[in-house]
Amino acid sequence: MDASAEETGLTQFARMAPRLAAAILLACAWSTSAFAAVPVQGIQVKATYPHDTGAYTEGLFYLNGVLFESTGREGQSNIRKVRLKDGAVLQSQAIQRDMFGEGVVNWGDELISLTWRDGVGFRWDLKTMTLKSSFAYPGEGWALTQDGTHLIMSDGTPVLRVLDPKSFKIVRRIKVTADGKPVANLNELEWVKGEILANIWMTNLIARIDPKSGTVKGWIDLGSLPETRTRMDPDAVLNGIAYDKAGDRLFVTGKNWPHLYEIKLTAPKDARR
Ligand SMILES: [Ca+2]
Repeated sequence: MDASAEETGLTQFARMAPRLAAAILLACAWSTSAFAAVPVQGIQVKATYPHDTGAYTEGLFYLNGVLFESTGREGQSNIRKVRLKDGAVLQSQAIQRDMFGEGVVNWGDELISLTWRDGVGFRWDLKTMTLKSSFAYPGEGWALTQDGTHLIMSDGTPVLRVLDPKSFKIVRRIKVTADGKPVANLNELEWVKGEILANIWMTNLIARIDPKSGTVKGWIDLGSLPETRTRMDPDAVLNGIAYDKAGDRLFVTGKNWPHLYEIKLTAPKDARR
């Protein structure tokens, strides 16, 4: 290992250490009643597709027969159009190299994307994927979805922002709770049949959130997927939910995962109390 490689390794360890600590804390948190009191559903895999292992997935959605994905990390961030059947990248645009790309969603003839701690969002042309404009917002940016009227944004806190798609102004906030306790680390989002689905960062869980009350109605446990069982990189977590409304197909993937899955939810087990 040369000096630069060693430095990189140390840097990586320094970066990973707080995340590992966060993962352990989260694992402890999920063993409490907040997890036990809410019904848990498992999944069945209906289809498996290739996914680019170079994609540090931060945003994912399905529109008009293709997937749109955004990726993170400084110098590696981009938004891309991806063919489902073979994971081929059909179009992509890089995000400014000093920025960390986060969630992406469509609105009208635009794509809107976030950055993590840079406080800058971008608007792109949906067809050509050329950059149209940028805008500022407060706090961190994690994920985006939309309900047909508003955008919905996560920022790592237990509060989701409901936003005007044109002005990006906050219309209202959704405080997300499970068994009365706030749920932090809400990450990639997807609006599915009147619910907000949200990956919980550093876990194998997706929350099914009632958008009106913010109550977690159920957990989806994806711990049966291969990538959640054998993970060499602690950052390579479940993150990416897309829904094909016309075909009623639900897709999930994760950061640098080799696969993207179409999944079906199984019947919920009763809450453990
Ligand atoms: Ca999504």
